[in-house]
Amino acid sequence: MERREFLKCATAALAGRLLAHPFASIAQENSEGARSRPNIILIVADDLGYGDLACYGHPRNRTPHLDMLAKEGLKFTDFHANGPMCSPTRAAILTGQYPQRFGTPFESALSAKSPDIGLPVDAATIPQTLKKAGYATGMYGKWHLGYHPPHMPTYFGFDDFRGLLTGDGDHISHISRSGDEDWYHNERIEMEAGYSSDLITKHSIDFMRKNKDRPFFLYVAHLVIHFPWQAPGENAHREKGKDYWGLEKLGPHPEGQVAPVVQKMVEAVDRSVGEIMAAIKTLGLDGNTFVFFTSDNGGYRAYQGKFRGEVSSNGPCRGEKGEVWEGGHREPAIAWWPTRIAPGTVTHETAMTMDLLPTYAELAGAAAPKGVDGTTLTPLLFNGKPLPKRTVFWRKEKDWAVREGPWKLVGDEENCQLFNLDTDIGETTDVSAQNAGVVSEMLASFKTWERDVDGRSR
Ligand SMILES: [Ca+2]
Repeated sequence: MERREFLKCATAALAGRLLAHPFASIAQENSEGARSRPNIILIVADDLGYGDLACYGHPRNRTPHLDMLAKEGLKFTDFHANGPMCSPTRAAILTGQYPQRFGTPFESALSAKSPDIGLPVDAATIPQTLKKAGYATGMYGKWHLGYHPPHMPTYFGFDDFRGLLTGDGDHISHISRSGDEDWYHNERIEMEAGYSSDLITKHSIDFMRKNKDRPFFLYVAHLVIHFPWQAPGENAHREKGKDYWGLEKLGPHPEGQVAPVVQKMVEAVDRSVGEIMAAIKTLGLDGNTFVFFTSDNGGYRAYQGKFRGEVSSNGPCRGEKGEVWEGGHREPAIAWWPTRIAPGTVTHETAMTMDLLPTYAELAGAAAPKGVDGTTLTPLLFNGKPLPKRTVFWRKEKDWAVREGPWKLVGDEENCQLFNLDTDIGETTDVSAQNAGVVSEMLASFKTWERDVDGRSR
């Protein structure tokens, strides 16, 4: 059966799922090219779950700045990380491609024990694309796409980088799991004192100030709320020269005492967003700056059976970080640009981190690189239009998932189950027996996708 026929079988009736868009006519008038190319700020939290923000229903975490961002912008209810781990999503963000195209190491977290692995040098990225359109490009925070030249941020189009290369440094001492210093300025170690999100925020605002008179792309890549679970103001946990590959990597707090620490980490993300938003306004950039906030994968509900219920909330979603259940990849996501995006809107359209590159390229008036898998979100953001119907995929080694409208097929090497997310966001009830045709079509789509991503060179 042709792939096109599978798509025809998609049962999603996406039209009409978006709430009314009061600014549609204004957005239409403004859509004739970017009269003035916007500044683009992408803020990505680490391991933040779908239910970790107050504006996504968390009962205790105080996130007033993110709540305000949603109130002034567009909140997604069905936005997804491309992977349930850090590296795949970060690769998809920067390249607009399925991370599986970069090989199986990109289906999970790159390990510092295999330090030669990194984002392929010929992968075309957001900063490279935007630089061609005259943008200044800065990245502050966590890279996790390679550990040495030529796999470092400055080799992929970032003019300036400060932050860590591995997946989890100590938030205070900036010592990696291997006991190494892990805080860089461009290609060199340049250790700094301060809590991770405070440093990232400071350098982000410095970059905005330096580049306020030209278009810029700022990638704010937070390490919070990833372990080690440490709150601002605590003493450092890791020391140089020691090994933290065991459970001591999680930080100094014993089971039973982690929940208030993680709450402070969530609130540190929120505080950073507040400071960046205040800087946008102080610098007079609020009319022409597009801000997008999301996370790289879902939260942990426990870790190896410990810390159960202490780490994250994935809201009503099943599963957690590392899994292809919704809890592994459905994310909070907020788009903000008051002069273009209607305030207080909510969309239920299905979107993904790989959609950011084509969106940004369009806003900058730049050509997107060849081979991008994502789709531009601009019709949705500015005109309230539904996105084109499509089928999207996740795969982490043996586990995989396919999404088409309300249907999600989740499988491994042996079995698969079908869920209707419109009525069962918690993936509780397998309806594959009643929908055998849907299953066979989605399975065929998945096989076609696998042949594509595993076989097509970039
Ligand atoms: Ca992560």
